[in-house]
Amino acid sequence: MNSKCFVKSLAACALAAAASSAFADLNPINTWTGNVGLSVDGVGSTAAAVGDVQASIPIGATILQAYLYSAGTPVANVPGSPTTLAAYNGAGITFAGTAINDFNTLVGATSPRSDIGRFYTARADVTSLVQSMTSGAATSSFSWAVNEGNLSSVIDGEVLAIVYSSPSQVPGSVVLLDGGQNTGGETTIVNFAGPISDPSAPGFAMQLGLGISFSCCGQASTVDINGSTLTTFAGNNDDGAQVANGSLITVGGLGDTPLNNPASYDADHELYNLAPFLHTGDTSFSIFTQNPTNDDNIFFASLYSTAQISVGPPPIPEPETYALMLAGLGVLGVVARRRRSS
Ligand SMILES: [Ca+2]
Ligand SMILES: [Ca+2]
Ligand SMILES: [Ca+2]
Ligand SMILES: [Ca+2]
Repeated sequence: MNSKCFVKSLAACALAAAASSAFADLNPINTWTGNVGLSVDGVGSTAAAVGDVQASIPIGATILQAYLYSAGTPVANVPGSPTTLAAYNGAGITFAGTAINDFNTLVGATSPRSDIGRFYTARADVTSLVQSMTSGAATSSFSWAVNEGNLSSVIDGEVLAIVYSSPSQVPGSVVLLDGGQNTGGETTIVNFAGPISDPSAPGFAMQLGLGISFSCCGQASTVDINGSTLTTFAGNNDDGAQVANGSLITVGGLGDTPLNNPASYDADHELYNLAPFLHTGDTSFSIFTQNPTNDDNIFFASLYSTAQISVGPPPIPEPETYALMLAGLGVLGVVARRRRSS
């Protein structure tokens, strides 16, 4: 199986494997398990000096991974938007005063797509930099300046995602996904390592955060979990300073309160609690997104759970569980009736 498909459906994996360059959905980068936690924040501005991006990391924590995303604008709408790693790396982007000229991954609609044309988001691995800036620190709150150099007018903003481990965290798992959801509608399947415990029990956590660029002014995406509505209002430039191209970014994270089915566009901050959508014994769930305005870019998602999100295929049911499933489907009943009538 394609390694990037570990929480995708087999059908989606087959499609991705067959034409990986033409699909740009959300793909898992990795899963981290243990006493892990997550810090995510975003910042955007039309100015070269974008502003500060925040991080919250327990004192004494170990940084496992840190990524800085820089989210360009759709080429069809904003001429001059970066389309190559070289363009990002030559822009003069800095993070905490350090030049970021080693963006090494482009995600999004890197081949022309009928929905949003071409749309490139760059990802840099800033793990060692964040390690050096947090090691031995006596605080858990950090704020680092971001500068977009000469491309600020065509880059909507940055997302900083940090995965850490700390004795203060309960056992759990973190998954980061990136890419660019098809605006016409796209589904990602997430698997658990085994049937989950009661998601309504105190202490159970299953949180989803989305990163979206080129969204404002009432433009919204809908998100369904297991076919039920999570929100109809995902989007807007919550983490951007101006309502203008080059500043349209939002990501669920620090300072945001999880809120499902918010009553208004302004109330949705792209951070959600998926526990109400799950049931005891679930082994997977689906995330479906759709953007009717056809040009918002869902390029990032984070998942934090006290359950173990799988890095492999769906778990194989235990024999007794399998029998119960078959009984639930009426299969055992059919077999029994056939035996009696023969
Ligand atoms: Ca900008
Ligand atoms: Ca936010
Ligand atoms: Ca929002
Ligand atoms: Ca838009």
